[in-house]
Amino acid sequence: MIRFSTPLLALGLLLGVSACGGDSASGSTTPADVDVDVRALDGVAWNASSYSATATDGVVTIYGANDSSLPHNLYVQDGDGTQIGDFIDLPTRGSDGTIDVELAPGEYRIVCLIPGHSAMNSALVVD
Ligand SMILES: [Cu+2]
Repeated sequence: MIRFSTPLLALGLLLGVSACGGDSASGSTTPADVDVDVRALDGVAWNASSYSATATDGVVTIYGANDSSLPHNLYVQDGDGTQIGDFIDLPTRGSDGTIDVELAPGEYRIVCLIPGHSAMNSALVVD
């Protein structure tokens, strides 16, 4: 019965409101030390159109979680569409993962490369 329709609601979940076992709420809890929290929502969408992060020693820690009913993956690309670092596979609702990616300050894209999911293309601004 809980539906994630806005990033604010998703954020609320991150702040510790636990899912009640409904059909769509994710039970995944964001790890403590991540710089970016990216969630796939129903409707083939990330939970934000733009993310920002501060690199620590040149590394950004990215957490990805699947809060939707479709399979997804999470890749970081530069402006030319070249993959940077590792990726996160998000095959089912509730799947998640964390990657450390070396990123210089600048703007990148967070994308899902599953065919038909090109709408899942958000900015990642690193400072
Ligand atoms: Cu996807």
